[in-house]
Amino acid sequence: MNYLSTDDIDNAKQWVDTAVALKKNPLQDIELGKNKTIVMLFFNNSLRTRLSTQKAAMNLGMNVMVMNFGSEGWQLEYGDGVVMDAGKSEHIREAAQVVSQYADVIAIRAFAKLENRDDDYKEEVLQSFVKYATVPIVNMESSAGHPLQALTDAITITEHITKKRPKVVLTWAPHPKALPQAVANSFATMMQKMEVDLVITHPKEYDLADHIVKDTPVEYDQNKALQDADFVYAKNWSAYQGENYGSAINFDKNWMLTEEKMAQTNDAKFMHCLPVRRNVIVADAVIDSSNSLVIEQANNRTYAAQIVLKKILEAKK
Ligand code: SN0
Repeated sequence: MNYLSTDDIDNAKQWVDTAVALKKNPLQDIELGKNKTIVMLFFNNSLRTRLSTQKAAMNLGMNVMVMNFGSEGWQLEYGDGVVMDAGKSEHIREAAQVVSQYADVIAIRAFAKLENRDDDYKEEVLQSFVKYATVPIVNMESSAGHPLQALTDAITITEHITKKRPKVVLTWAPHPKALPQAVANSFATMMQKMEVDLVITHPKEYDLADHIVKDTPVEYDQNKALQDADFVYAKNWSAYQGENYGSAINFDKNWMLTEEKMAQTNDAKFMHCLPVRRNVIVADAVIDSSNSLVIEQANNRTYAAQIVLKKILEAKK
């Protein structure tokens, strides 16, 4: 079993309920991972993902090895039949098989390069490990998705639900850099599995992929979208569609979430995956309010990772 995208969640409710139970009793499966090793490979920066996944593994009694592959590993070649006489030192074929010999699970973070849409959505790094490794693979944010974050967000929303079908708004927000669509993609596909009414809002230039949005309503007027929202999830992403792929073509500061905007909602909870640019994505008054769930989201990263690792370890038994 791999955990590559939210598609690998066979029963969202059961996974979320199990994670909530794990949160109450985090050490209940401390024997499950005994003498099992997770190797975590980072091609990009991390705070929450690294520490919460490590914590989850420790709660399951696993051994953990972490490597900042991007800065400390050899430059990897992914192409077949390449004459490796330039900068790349090692082929993924050897690297993935070698790491598999030390690991029972391999977890990988490899962000989008935001240069070429097809290359990013092929998820070359993640899929190459899937192809050549001989152990289960966990996605710790690939070029197209961040399914551990999305599972976390489902857990957090479930914990704070006060009505049968809450309105959940995923809103684009401005950012000085071009960021991947990964978090937004996985949040959207995860919410589609939940008993919620999801609305996506962003400036026109920021349409997400059709295979992500499916029949989710898209409202280009942020104020309209926010009406009566129960949860507001802010995230920046760069353009997906057309020739502007990967660029930050519009830095519209009016899309920042302010107290005035939140006043249009149904006293909505504020969510963000972090790290967040204060007073760019969200005003201090919103993130510091009692309706902000960002710290609890980060806490729930542990239980999202723990349910994923538990499922993988149980499938391997
Ligand atoms: C990443 C992203 O995919 O948007 C990771 C989020 C979990 N975010 C960033 O790279 C933010 C960097 C910045 O400078 O604000």
